[in-house]
Amino acid sequence: MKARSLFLALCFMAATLPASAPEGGGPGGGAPSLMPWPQSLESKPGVHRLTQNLTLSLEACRDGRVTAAAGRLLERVRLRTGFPPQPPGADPRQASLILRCGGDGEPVQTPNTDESYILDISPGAILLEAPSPVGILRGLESIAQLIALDSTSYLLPCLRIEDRPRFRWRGLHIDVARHWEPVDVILRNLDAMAAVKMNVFHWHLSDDQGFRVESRRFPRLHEIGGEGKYYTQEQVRAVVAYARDRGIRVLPEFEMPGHTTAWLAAYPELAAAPGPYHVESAWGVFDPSMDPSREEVYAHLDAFIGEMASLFPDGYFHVGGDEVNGKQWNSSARIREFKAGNGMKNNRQLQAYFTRRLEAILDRHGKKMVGWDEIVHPSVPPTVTVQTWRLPPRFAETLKLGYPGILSRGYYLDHMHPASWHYGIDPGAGLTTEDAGRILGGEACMWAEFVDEEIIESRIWPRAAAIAERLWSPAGVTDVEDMYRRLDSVDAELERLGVRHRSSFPRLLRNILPGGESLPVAALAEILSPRGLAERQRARRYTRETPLRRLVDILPPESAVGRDFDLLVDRALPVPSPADRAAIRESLEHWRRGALKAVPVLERSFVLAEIVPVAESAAAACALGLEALDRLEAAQAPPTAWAGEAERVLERARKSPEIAIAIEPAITKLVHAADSRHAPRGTIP
Ligand code: TNX
Repeated sequence: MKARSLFLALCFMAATLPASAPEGGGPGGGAPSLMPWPQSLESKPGVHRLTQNLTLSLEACRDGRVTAAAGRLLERVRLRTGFPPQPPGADPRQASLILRCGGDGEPVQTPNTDESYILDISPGAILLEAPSPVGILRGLESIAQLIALDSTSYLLPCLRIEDRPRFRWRGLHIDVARHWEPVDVILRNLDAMAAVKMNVFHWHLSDDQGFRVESRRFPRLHEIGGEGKYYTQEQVRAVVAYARDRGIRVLPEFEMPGHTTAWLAAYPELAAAPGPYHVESAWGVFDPSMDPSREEVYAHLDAFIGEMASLFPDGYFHVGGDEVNGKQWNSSARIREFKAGNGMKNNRQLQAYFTRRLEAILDRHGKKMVGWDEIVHPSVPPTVTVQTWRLPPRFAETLKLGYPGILSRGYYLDHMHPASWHYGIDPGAGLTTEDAGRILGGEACMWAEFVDEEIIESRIWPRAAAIAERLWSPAGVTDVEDMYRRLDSVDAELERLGVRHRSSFPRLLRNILPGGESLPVAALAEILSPRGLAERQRARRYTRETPLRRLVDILPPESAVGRDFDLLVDRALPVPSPADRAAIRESLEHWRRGALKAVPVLERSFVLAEIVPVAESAAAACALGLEALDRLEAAQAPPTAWAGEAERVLERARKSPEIAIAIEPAITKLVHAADSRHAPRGTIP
């Protein structure tokens, strides 16, 4: 609560609250729910009351994006408050929202586009100024986040924000190859990205399991490689325009030379080994690869990239480049000869040759190359941009070699880490100023082995908002609890925007409930969370034919009650107060009862029946937690046999396949506190 009182004090003094405030570096409990948190925020006395819908005045704004975005904001306010729309032609001198834009934007946004804005809210007016239309778009999102209410009316707090991003590349990568994502899903994600000021939609359009764009030049690509699931060129243009309207660039990715099974199913003559090839349905790293020794491959890529270069206006073009296993290159006599004839000793040199040829093609079509970190090689110049996904110190090394860098390691949403984990990954951590200067930014990555259109939003949001903040806000904004407080508001705003991240779970759970009592299952689900990609792949064989409708597929990625319980136990130990003991007891009893009552319900659903052992394990863990609490209360050392039995119960809870019992770590802490071998005992009040 220190941070909250600091904020209030600053409020009264109308002093500046620097975003990198030393108090935990965070904005504090009483602060507005802005996310990402701005570079600087000065609170002013008073509030701007909303008693009717906003009236708008646009000054020096000819860019259609500003008009459109302002219109959307007014509509959002209207929907939220129920105020009727203002009649057209209202006197601009009476305007409550004044937008002052320094100039028209560029036709194609770049990483250097100015996104800064100044927002000044006083009781009489809301003034938003920015040198570029994109800055105005960012400021409008801040306004949407500031709307609050008190006992009198809806309002905005009076303040002055001066804001600009820390990094200029803040992306969301969506894989649409492993599972198909319809256009609607993409548009909703663009709305969500805009709400948290992300500016690059990285569209992973081809992989072993699908080729997802219509090519008029090479129609077999979408017809055979896309198996009927692809975006028409008209749809691509619509997505690009929708994104541009929200200040978002669209970065297309076409994987090459590996991850190309679908491409080679369409054009096997490009492959390093004779086909035929079939669009892949399993997950992993596969052998099919393009043949870097063949001129026809470059002619094909030149024509293909030429076509895509005009479809995707962005200045950057992503060519993948990851996970080439080299098996086909090793077994081809022709490729071995080509390597020997060109003095190449290994496949890394061969891939670097391919990368250089590709860069020349992209250059001819006016595009800068981006690739995954496997493209790094001494012979590949730092004119290419590298996206790092592999283990540290890969990112630091890449920057040191002079490449502009985008960080994705630590931002993989399919690994099911909590938002706090992603939030803790700072692209600039441990780098020299010179190396850090080459960071363009980062991207959250949604790989789609385990998501389809019903599930994907729940895997991306709201966790990606924590990454968006890491990439926008000052490095000193690190208070995790406050991040979760503001994430909750973002969550609600996304819901209002129509994003389906929250609604998917109850909807999909109903499909697999047998009818009757659903409450115990909901109580059980609250304390469960899905395990990440690696654990799931170890547990069983998955392909794209596997229905993603089991509990593990639909559960929210992070258990909020699990997190709260963990905080409660941390706060309570080593010597829990009577109030803490009561709160812990109440939760554990509730979950234990829920889990036991859920068992007969689960048994009646062929989809949920597999959860019975998880429910039993969770109930046993809760019972153990209650015993630990009793022992702590009695301040009585447990018999040795108890500790051994407790460990077996906990081990079983820890090992539940594919689904984690989110309250297990906190129960383990209780058990250890009750067991004198783990912790010194305190005096129980
Ligand atoms: C690695 S990251 C891949 C993807 C997978 C992902 C799953 C990268 C460039 N390649 O093909 O989908 O892991 O997390």
